Amino acid sequence: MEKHAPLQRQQFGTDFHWGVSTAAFQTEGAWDTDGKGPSIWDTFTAGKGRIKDNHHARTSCNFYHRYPDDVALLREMHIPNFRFSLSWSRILPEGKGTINAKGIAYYDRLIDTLLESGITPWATLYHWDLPQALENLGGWTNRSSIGWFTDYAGICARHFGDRIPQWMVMNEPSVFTGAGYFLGIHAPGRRGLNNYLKAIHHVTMATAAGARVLKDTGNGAVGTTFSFTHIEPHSHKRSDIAAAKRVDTLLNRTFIEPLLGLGYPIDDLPVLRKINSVMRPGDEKQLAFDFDFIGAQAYTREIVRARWLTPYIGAALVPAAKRHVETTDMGWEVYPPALYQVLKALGRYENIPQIMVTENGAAFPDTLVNGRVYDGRRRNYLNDHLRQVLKAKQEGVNVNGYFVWTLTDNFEWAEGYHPRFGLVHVDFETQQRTIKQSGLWYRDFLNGH
Ligand code: IFM
Repeated sequence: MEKHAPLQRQQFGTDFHWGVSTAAFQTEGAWDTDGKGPSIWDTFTAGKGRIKDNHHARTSCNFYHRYPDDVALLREMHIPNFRFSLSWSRILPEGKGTINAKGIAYYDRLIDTLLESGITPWATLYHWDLPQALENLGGWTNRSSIGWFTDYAGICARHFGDRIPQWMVMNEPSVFTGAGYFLGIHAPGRRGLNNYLKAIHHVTMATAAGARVLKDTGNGAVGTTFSFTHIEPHSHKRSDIAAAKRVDTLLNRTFIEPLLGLGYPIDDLPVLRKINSVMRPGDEKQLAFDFDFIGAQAYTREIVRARWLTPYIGAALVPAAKRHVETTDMGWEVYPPALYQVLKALGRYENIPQIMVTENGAAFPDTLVNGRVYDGRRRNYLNDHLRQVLKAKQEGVNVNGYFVWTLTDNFEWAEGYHPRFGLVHVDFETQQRTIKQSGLWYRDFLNGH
């Protein structure tokens, strides 16, 4: 039985932004259609043993061809804002140089279809799919990546800026640099501290530089998104508390603080001092940018204990599976107060004008039975997390948007198609879409029922 009165959309205010989030590589398919060049994820997924069951995203949800139907679904579900990302190598097949007119035309069609349907487009410039041609030159470990990205940002701003009121520069830099440049479990599969520190610094410089280009070229609001995980120590031991602080610094502060003008948090994470060897005189100033909003993406919490054998960080996560807590198909603990804690922590920074929850959602083992998907756990997850957003808002945190990850089931990176995060079920054999119960719940909530 529900302990509280049901949530109402109006409680969040009339100017609160409601939406869903998606990403190009995870949904578009059409990996080599109409002149698109390969991205690092096309290359990575083509290698054996990197993705569960060797899944790849050559077709995925075929959003490239099916976007009119999926936009119709957005309308049917009364979703007013749609966040998607632009594929760099669809626009610039070589990452720089010649523009692919068909790539531009595709995003023109998508944006126009959204606008004609009364849906506001929110565009992310970079959601992890670096053009392979640039990776061949060193990718984010090459300082020239700042310039490549700035040129790409300028092209996007000039072509789409008249119709994009809300921009996001990067998606979750801590995840794609950590997994792709340190651990090697995501594209491009590089490892090691050297690659990682270079990627951290160049991506952060590119975020600020790209944001300046978007701001100078158009009228849209400019934000960028980060993944945040609420961290708690395993015990009251000083060593566990210190370990939790280091992990919190790495996951939650390393990327945002230099962009807010606070510099890298090297005092709380000693290994980060080495980033000085990658920086050049004047960089610190270039890192700061006054964003119009910060996108917060949060799914769970982590419990941390000291572990001196773990290089650089001296800490380890206590897996949710060992803690006997409810988990999603990603193995992530279901812990709604984490979102509240993340928002409160962001609210403590002085210079964030607005926060949007640009991703939150859950993967559960959904099944289609007689044309329906009863995903009560996802509905509860979303409802419980929204309650935490409201609590933070009522306590004065300036949070003004909430986007569910995600519209349709799609390609979940190294996990392939196994985790299903969508409000809409996809049968990947037939491309048949079915709105899940959680999608109907979101529709009714947005409708004020
Ligand atoms: O699917 C991802 C998305 O690409 C980035 N944020 C987290 C989601 C779920 O893992």
